[in-house]
Amino acid sequence: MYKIYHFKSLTSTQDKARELAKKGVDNAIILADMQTKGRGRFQRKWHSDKDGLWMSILLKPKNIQNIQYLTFAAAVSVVKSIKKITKINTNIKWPNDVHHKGKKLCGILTENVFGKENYVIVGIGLNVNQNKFPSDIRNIATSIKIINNKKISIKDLANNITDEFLKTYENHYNKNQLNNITKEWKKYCDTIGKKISVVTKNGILRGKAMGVDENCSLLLKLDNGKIIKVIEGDIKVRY
Ligand code: BT5
Repeated sequence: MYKIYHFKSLTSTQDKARELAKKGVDNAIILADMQTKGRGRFQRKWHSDKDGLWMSILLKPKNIQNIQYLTFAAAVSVVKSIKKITKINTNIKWPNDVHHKGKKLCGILTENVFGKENYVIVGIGLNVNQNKFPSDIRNIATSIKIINNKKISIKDLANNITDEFLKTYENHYNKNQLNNITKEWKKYCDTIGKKISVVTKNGILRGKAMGVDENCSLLLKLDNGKIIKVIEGDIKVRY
């Protein structure tokens, strides 16, 4: 059973999930109508005024070795739910974006809480009913409302995404059938096979995305033919 916590405003649903984990709560879904300090990877700002879906799923998996697969599973759940509810086709950009024609609709942030017990928090931020965005992301972000000019129920989307995600979590992740998660993810990922640039801490790498390995790292074939693994970073793809 999963308990749902819904707040009008939080700093971040990830923070609330962490607070609940410290109290021993697990199997919880935390939602906020708005976040005052929403965050992305590497402590980047995540814009989360009202009209979006801001949610964290707090889990206590037996296996915390493969949590990158939970990011993949979350992205697939988002793509499928958007399709089901709005008929809009979206794609996944490695490792954690759901986009529509190159514009970012959703970002996923998977974090660990280590302690006497280990928890995982899967944060999902999805732009739903916004009509516009702050200037720093205006050219790179989009919302479902901007795409199809219709207001959508954030609650329906949240329910759908959690159902999809928890099905995959219980039937594949917890049963260690990780290949099934990758197989599904690859159906929607449009990074593989493309010429890309990867912005890493150590500079920009250019090459062709060949696939992902068993740790969900990206396999990049450099222009000199060498294949390297990219564990984290931001990629640029031309659509
Ligand atoms: C992500 O990080 O894409 C993960 C975002 C996770 C947000 C959810 S909301 C619920 C939960 N609570 C939180 O506090 N976080 C999670 P990253 O790949 O690092 O992308 C961050 C970048 O996306 C920023 O640097 C901006 O360029 C851009 N960005 C910020 N806000 C955005 C928005 N609302 N829509 C699209 N792009 C945005």
